[in-house]
Amino acid sequence: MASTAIPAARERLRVAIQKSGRLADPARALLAACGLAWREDRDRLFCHGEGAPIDLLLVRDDDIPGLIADGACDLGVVGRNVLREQAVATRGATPAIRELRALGFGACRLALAVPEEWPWQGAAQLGGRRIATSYPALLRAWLADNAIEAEVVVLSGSVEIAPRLGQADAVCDLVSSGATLAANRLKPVCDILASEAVLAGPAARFDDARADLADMLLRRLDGVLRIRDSKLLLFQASRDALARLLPLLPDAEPPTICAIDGGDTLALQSLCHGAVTWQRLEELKRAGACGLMVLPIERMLA
Ligand code: PRT
Ligand code: ZN
Repeated sequence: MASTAIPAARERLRVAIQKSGRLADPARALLAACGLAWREDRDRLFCHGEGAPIDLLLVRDDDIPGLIADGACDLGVVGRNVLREQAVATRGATPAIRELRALGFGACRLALAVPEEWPWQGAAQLGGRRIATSYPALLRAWLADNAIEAEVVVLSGSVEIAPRLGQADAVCDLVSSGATLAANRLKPVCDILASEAVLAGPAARFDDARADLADMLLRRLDGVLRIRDSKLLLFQASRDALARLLPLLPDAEPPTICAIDGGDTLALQSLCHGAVTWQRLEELKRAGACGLMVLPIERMLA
């Protein structure tokens, strides 16, 4: 009976993630770091949440925006490129879906690329050309914004090979390392969208138990994202080096400072939110720090 199915669905939150592919493992790992756990079902398309009433739906990434728009799932982890493409393609036709959080993995960019031998003089050069892409809505919007009239050739895959096959003159495709473009003798010339995995959800707030569950998940996500790249930095320095050292830590919380034996040497400890690279450590050392130690942070409750 429908009357039992509807309340059951509304008391639990359903989060869609990619079943397999680039975003599948990091999405699961991130949700697990938020304290979520699931009972794995044999078909592995639906995983019942244990502990918290938050279930997982394992699907193709392209289906996630539509599943949220249909109400078949409540939130989803998907590339911004997929979310924006479907938002532009279906503008006004489906309920609005928002990017709730950028998740810091799956980074790539949607870029225009042309044959290596083209002397690139600017976007106007694309006028009258054929551009192959799997992102026709984003490409058409970009062409319109730049007042360029070009033919959009829609391909579902193997976009990079289109110029060699004579199907197109240029491509508009996702790029991360750029190795695939280079292997196809193409060069990126213009970025259309900077992308990464995002948590997507309806623009409107849930009006039932899912609202509190979504708030809880976002709170935990914020905690996990905040400390993911954070490190505890420990070092010593003389009192007069402080004025040189502190400007080198713009992404750090104000340090805890203790005088060692009441003398001029200080022990400092600071939570750094950016990457603490070797290069930064060397800069700190040159500015007077010594005994530098970088420690990982397991968990933080602000
Ligand atoms: O089966 P399903 O439909 O779920 O998966 P899919 O094959 O559509 O997606 P998948 O797993 O390939 O990618 C999922 C998401 O990962 C994308 O929507 C992006 O948000 C993100 N992502 C990050 C990338 C890349 N980096 C990437 N490099 N998606 C695709 N690529 C492609 C790129 O187009 C190129 O062809 O990987 C190739 C290698 O890239 P280079 O530049 O490192 O050579
Ligand atoms: Zn896909």
